[in-house]
Amino acid sequence: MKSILIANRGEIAVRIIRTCRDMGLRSVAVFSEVDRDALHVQFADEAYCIGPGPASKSYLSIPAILSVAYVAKVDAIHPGYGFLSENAEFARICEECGFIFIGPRPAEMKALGDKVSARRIARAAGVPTLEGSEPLLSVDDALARAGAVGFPVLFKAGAGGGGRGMRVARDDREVAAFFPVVESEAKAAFGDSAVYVEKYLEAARHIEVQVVGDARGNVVHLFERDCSIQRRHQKVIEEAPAHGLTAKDRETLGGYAVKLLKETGYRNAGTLEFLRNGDGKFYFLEMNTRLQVEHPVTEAVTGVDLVGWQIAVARGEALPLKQGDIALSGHAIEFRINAEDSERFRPSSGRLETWRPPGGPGVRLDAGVAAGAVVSPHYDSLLAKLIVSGATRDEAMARAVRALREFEATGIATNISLHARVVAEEKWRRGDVTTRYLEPAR
Ligand code: MV4
Repeated sequence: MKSILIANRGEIAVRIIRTCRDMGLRSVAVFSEVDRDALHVQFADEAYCIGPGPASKSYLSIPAILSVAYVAKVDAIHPGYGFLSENAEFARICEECGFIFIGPRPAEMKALGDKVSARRIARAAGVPTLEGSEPLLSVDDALARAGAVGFPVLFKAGAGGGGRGMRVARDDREVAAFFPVVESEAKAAFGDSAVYVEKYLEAARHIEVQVVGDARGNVVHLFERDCSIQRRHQKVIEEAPAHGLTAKDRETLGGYAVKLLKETGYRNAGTLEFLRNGDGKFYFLEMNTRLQVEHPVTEAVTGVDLVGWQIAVARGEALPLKQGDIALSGHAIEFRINAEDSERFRPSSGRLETWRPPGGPGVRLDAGVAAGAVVSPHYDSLLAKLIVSGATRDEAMARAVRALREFEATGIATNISLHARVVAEEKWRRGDVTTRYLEPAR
């Protein structure tokens, strides 16, 4: 493998290009008409326009991306996250056309990407899941299954992900009222109306485990991240490791993750999401069959280049480290820097007039923009990720306060000041947060 096409944009395209350069691989970027001057285009060895601004006509266009793969004569395609990263059809076409897809094989992507199927696989592997159902057949079926699980229940779309398409129901009336709505929303959003119910845990912690498998049957985990701080199901702050877990907790979680993946012969990087209840137990929720936005906090506490590992296993190499040689060191926290008006929950767009990024000890900035960049309303609002690390959580927090103070962006609204408020809050500093932290009560 000598060259990689990066089928993405923004900070994650830049992130992947950097590892390509470190590994001596030629990087090929693709861009839409509005991204002509984007940072990922400037950083790549080559770049090709694939269509107009709307993602459906560019970053989601399989024919446009494959045409570039042929013309630029690349060996492999990295999908990043979002866009086509969890599209099994795309993975299959890449392989059929002779390009290495840097991700799981289509069969495992399908089996583990579907939430009902992933729950089944987890249960068969002896990994705990919450009380729940198969896809619901009717309102009567929904009432019966919700009753059996016990209120409150959460409706989830089988094909959904990242909290989209979820709805809490607290009694029979709500089940009857919400089921048809959730079903039609699932159909509209994911092209699949399958909806199931699961016991709703009101104030749990959202903990996820990073895993990587190679083509020789080896699977390792790289410990966990705490992603409890979300807003409207968008993660905003993530950290590694999850504070307050014992060595035994870690062994339990890692054991679950490796068992689940060995069962399926999973290859490449993936993440298993768990909830941790007040009783300290872990319950498997779903799997993300791709590299995640928050992967740098894991890199910061393990010293591993996860994109490098993805490339290594995709070209058939064994995992660089054995489980026993992967150690946790220090603490890292990631802040997602979004182009948004945080008060109104609205994305903002326009020209970034000033961009003064922070630096210094323990500070990493993965940005997709620079000063003067025009932030388009066509795409996700993530501008950059600030990752701070230190020997302890306290040291990482002190560096977070410093870095957020240094960080200045003008021209468009960002959530930098929201982050600065959170890091000053006693409750967050104590680590006393659950999934309800930034959410209005409901
Ligand atoms: C849950 C849950 C409670 N009970 N499932 C959100 C992201 C998606 N991958 C799974 N998520 C959740 N699933 C059950 N059965 C809580 C979350 C959740 C959450 C819910 C409301 C507000 C913020 C949240 C943050 C993280 C996880």
